[in-house]
Amino acid sequence: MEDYQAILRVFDQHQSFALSTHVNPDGDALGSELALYSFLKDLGKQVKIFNTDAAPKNYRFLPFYDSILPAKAFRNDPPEVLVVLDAGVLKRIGGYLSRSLVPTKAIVNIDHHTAAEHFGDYNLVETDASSTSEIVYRLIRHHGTPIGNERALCLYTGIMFDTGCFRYSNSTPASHRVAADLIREGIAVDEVYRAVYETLPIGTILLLSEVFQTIGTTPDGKIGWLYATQEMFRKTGTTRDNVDGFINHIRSIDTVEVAILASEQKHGESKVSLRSKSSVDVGEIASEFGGGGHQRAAGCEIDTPCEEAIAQLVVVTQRQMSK
Ligand SMILES: [Mn+2]
Repeated sequence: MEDYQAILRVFDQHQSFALSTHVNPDGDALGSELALYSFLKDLGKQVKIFNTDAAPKNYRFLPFYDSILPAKAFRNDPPEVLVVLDAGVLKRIGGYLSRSLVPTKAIVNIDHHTAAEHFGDYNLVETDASSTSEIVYRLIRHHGTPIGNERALCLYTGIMFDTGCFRYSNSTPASHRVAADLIREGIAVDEVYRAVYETLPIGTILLLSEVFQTIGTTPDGKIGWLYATQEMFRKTGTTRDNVDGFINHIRSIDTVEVAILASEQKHGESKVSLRSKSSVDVGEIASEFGGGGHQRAAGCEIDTPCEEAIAQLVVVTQRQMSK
């Protein structure tokens, strides 16, 4: 575990940087990445961002959004330092980037996932932080550079996203204090919320009505699920990206302790999200299927159609619950 000073020294001693984050980047991945990009730029560094998956369009309001390059834009021009944000395992930045984006001097990992492997030469991993954005906030403050309105917008978006709009248990006094400080920079919290959560295309709502037909629970009601098929995506003109947040409907059922959302991939396999409301560790459940995550939010891929994948997950979850 490195301290802030050690990371800032790495920044100070090098000139060229590449930043990356996990596949299917979310609000925290993008917020922390863009804020750090801006900070390093202000220090006079050469900085490029390479992400495997494009940022969702509703994040277009974030400053520096257009600075994000696709993975294929990286062509054997290695940076001195690679900073990996919000990913506890290097391969989470995607196959091509994790193999080819090899820095000449050092890898820095900034993350808050409990399953973090500390794969960097320097690791700033704080599992009690609400988000990677919260850690980046502290890092910039430690340096003494003002946060400023643009970075505040990025970092607030990250913290808002990862705390489920300050509803999850990681909404600590510390994360609220950081948020308060960021709001003081003059950002419009209502506009951030609207941009992230209330800009749904109608296809998403139509998809929701299809997916709702698949809702099921175990007889005791403790495990609930829903799933989306390729046929539903076709019918509503949507993709797997549109199921984001659907799992919360299952999580909100009174008896449900563990919620499962499966989406059918192109070749029939399933991409699964897991949420826990109680002490059941879904990170452990996901890791049995080669996935990972936190105690309360995790994901994995299972090489079978959705209904079969859910059946397998129910068995493992029930075993976990009876421990
Ligand atoms: Mn995060």
